[in-house]
Amino acid sequence: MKSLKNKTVLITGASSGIGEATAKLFAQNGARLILIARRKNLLLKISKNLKSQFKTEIKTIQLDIRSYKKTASVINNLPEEWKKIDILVNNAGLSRGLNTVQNSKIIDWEEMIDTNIKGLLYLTRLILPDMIKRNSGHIVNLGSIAGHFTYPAGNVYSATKFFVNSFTQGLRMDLLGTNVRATSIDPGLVETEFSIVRYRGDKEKAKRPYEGMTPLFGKDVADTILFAVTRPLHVNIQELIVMPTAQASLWHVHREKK
Ligand code: NDP
Ligand code: 8X3
Repeated sequence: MKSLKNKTVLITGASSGIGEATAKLFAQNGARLILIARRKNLLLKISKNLKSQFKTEIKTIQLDIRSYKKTASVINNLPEEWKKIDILVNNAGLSRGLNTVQNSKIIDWEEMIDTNIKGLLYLTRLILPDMIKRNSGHIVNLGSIAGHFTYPAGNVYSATKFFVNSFTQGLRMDLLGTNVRATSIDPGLVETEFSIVRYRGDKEKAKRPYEGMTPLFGKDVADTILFAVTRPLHVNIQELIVMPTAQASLWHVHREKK
């Protein structure tokens, strides 16, 4: 098992859910962290807690990854001691609404495409060349079970996750001959802020996907990310689907009656 001790790990979307849980688990395992999200207060709170719990170095960056200009400026101007990124976790992502194509809002599509696809591409393109130069590094992309199958009204969100899947496959091919690894982690239902964001703050509606069943939690997905990045160098976990035991597919969820 490879150690994370003193490795520098950049996590996007670290202010909640899977990203926050990954930050905690990686800090616990001795990694130095660069945490990115838009909500600065949350990042600062998380960073303070992790620093005091695990005595690790953490740099927080308030950034909207939809802007290439801002993202490039942040990555290209990292202080010397933070420039060498060993692991990039492309986790920031979201779904907006659950509407048929004919009823969807263009602005919702743009937000999903700009974050889940373009933001992931920007970070990857900015960080990868240095990994290749050092012949060392790992890129972990958050896909989804929705990137393997789609569902009614899942249209664009699902398509962004199909993109993540296909992009990760292509990335692996382009990295052949180097020691840089790439992984897609593809979870089923995870209870985070995901549904609250999807339903724009409607907490009642957001609870429904998880009713009567035990979903995954951020920590469960963080565990799989940790597994992928700590394999020996000759092992590349290319794609990993992780589901709640009570969920067998997008359409098969066992719910206990109240
Ligand atoms: P959360 O809503 O809890 O977390 C999403 C994170 O992304 C937040 O930290 C948010 O921070 C950040 N983010 C969103 N937009 C931007 C942006 N433009 N710039 C920077 N950061 C941004 O959801 P999850 O933890 O569940 O989601 C994490 C990833 O996992 C996503 O890619 C999602 O698609 C994927 N996933 C989730 C599943 C689920 O059931 N929850 C299942 C399968 C995959 P802030 O708002 O502060 O910017
Ligand atoms: C998130 C899981 O089923 O809501 O990727 O699309 S789902």
